[in-house]
Amino acid sequence: MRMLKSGLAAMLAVGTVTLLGGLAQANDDVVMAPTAWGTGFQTAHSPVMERVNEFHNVLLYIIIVISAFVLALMAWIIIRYNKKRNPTPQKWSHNTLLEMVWTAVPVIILLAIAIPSIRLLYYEDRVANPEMTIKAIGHQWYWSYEYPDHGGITFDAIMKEEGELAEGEPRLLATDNAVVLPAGVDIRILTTADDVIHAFALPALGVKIDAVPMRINETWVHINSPGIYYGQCSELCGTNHGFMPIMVKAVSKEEFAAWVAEKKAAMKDSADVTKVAGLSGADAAR
Ligand SMILES: [Cu+2]
Repeated sequence: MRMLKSGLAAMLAVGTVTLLGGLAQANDDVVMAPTAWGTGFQTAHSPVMERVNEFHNVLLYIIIVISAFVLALMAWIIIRYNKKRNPTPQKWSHNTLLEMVWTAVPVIILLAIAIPSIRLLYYEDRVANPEMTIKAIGHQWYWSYEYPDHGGITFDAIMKEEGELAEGEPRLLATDNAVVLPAGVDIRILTTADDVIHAFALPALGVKIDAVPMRINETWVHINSPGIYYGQCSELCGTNHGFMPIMVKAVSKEEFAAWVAEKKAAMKDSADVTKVAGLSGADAAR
């Protein structure tokens, strides 16, 4: 029910569908997209994002305490030591104990933040034995994907124009080809780019990593539940930076295997056509 609700919230927020349309598309699966007037994070659907959320909440408490303390201190100074109430100020300028305390306490706070922060960074960095790898390549202005462990399946994912959207699909986020991935599996993500720096980002899955030309960056994801997860390029990469979204469709392992078989068959067919027509691979790709 929670999943259905979040799916519906996403649907309603993008304002493109009726309630019925939302129900039809959500189909009990998660749909994670930005919501209108949303201020918090999208609901976490990966172990990394769950930890990012927890760390964010801890930081929030620390920030609130520090802000309240500084505010109270300033209020006390303004009220108690203004010119009217304290016309002849004292002249002392050093207090060793106080100086030690106001140096040591911030150091302790920073350490308390740095240790879990660095641990989280390394947790996000890579996973020990991923079951599969996917490579995302940024282009001006679309993403292409490669599945090196699955016979080199490769395709482009171009943003759908408004007229092309299926019912319930959000504007500026849906693509013609979805990145199909199995849920419940550790997946290595490699990113690169072929022109300028892009960034591969999926908020609900806690993925955000630069895609840099001539360089491979690595991260990983474990999608907790099947559904559709929308993301965007998060690096200002040129005029159409805002129009190269990412659409991940997480499915069960069985559905993923079926999708791989289907893609491979389609690839084989097009290779046969290429052979018959006597075209080179490069011609066929055009
Ligand atoms: Cu980009």
